[in-house]
Amino acid sequence: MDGVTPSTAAGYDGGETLLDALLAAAIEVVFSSPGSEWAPVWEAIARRSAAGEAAPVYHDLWHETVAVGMGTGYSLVSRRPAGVLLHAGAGLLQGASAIHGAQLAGVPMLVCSSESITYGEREGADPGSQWYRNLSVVGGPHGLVSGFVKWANQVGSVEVLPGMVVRAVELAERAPQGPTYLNVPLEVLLEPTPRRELRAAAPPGRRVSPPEEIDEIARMLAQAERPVIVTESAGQEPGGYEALLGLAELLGAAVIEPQSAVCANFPRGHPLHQGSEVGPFRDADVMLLVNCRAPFYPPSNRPPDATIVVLDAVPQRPHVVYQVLGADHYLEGDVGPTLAALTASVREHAIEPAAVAARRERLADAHAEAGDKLAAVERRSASRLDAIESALLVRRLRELAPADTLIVDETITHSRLLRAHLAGERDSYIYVQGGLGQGLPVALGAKYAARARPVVLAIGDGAFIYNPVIASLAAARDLGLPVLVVIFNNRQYLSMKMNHLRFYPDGAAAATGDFRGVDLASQPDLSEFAAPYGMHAERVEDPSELASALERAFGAVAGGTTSIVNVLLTK
Ligand SMILES: Cc1ncc(C[n+]2csc(CCOP(=O)(O)OP(=O)(O)O)c2C)c(N)n1
Ligand SMILES: [Mg+2]
Repeated sequence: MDGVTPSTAAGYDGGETLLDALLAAAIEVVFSSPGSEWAPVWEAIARRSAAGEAAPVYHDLWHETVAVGMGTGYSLVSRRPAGVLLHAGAGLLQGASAIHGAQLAGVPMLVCSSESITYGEREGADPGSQWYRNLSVVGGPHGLVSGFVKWANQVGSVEVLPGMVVRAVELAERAPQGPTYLNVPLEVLLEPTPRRELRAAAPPGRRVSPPEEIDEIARMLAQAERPVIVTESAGQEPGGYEALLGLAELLGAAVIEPQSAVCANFPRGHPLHQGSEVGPFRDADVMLLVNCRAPFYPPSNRPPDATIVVLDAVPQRPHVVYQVLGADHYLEGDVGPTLAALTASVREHAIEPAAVAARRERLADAHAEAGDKLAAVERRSASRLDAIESALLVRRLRELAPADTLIVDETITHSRLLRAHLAGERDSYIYVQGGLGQGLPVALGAKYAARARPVVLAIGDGAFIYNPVIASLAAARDLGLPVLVVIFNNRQYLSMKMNHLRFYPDGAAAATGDFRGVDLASQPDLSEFAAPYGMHAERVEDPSELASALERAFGAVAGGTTSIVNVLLTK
């Protein structure tokens, strides 16, 4: 896009300007949960729609978590920035948990909401008494969000609105990517202004570490006897998945996705994949941390004798309170291109082929042993005829999911098992980050960006109950986004019980069974929430019925209907 064509219509104002600025910033989709400040934007959309003029695609959602969470899922899959319009401070607070989730997920997103700066004292358009009575926030709504967005500010006038919108999106797109926020006062949106042609913002440039830095690390890796690669989110970076595979195979290096991993980074079935524990690799001599925020726990528990190389566009994440990487060297470039350059450079150095072959063999043996253990767990769960164990559910999901399925995961105690048993193909998995209650919206946003792909939301019963179910299922239906929701239902917050027992293993609650913060036994059948929407529902308790129930549900989703499968598990 060279420039954005100006409208010829009279009445150009802040609302029109915002649309043009979003287009200039290459925001193609806006997810909104409405408030009265957006009338100027709605008016501009209506006018443009009638006149056949360009505007971002705009969607009304019925809950702030749905608007923000869909933006997160959309952005994670499309790798495009998302636009989100919320209402004043109130809507911002309602959407806050999901905005925090977008920050943790590293999603480029522009969130806007509003305030009044005249409170009805100015001649002319009346902003409405609600701004005076109960919507105002001391310090402005941007003060509310500044702790969990990358950058937040007020737009002071209609003249600076386009520049601030483009800058806010450009900031959101720079590493570390994350949400930015603009408070666009209602008066700025209503302000008449002459139309100016806006230049389309240029895409971000690439950043690759300089050759001499890459060469130094390449030599170190080529000479390493026990090289280990640890990554949380290399697979989320453009070119990262393939580049990581290339480097690991060249080196015969172990690859670990720690518990803090949030996406699919490396094929699980690959002999170099060594699971999720860094602990067994404490004897590494060179450890490459790729896109890791929190690779070790406790944080300072780094392998004592390893040379640690951190590869990350911005290793020190400004939003992380306490972060210990233990780095001896940094490569601070974009992950995909820097990994690819590193691989090319390693090829220039002499690697001992016999040493690589020996490492591969040793790692393949360990991989096979771990695989046998996983298979044994699955077999044991399948032999159980009275109740469904989570391993059986995970196995059936893997077996029945069509190729190219994307799994969005908002499970807690089942997540480790789920990941370990999945194939880990490129772009096949997203872990929902931040507070519970965003899984449905994130899955819908992912489906929005990948309509041809089957999307499965794996979700705990507690997590499902936290979600804005009414508004999410309405969005699934109204926007034509069929997803398969599989509830890992243990009728409790099992994680709360496990935490309690960790602190008080021999305490009163353990002795009497009198736990707080755990019981969800009074929940209704969660699959019944499908009924008002005409969606497909299954409730499964009998292991022999699990496969057919999932098959029917996958079939319904393929036919365009969201399905909720409520699976009652042993724990
Ligand atoms: C918004 C929010 N409130 C509370 C919590 C604390 N919390 C973490 S896990 C959890 C229970 C989740 O239950 P469920 O989804 O059923 O998973 P399970 O623990 O049974 O595996 C709670 C309440 C949270 N993470 N987010
Ligand atoms: Mg539960």
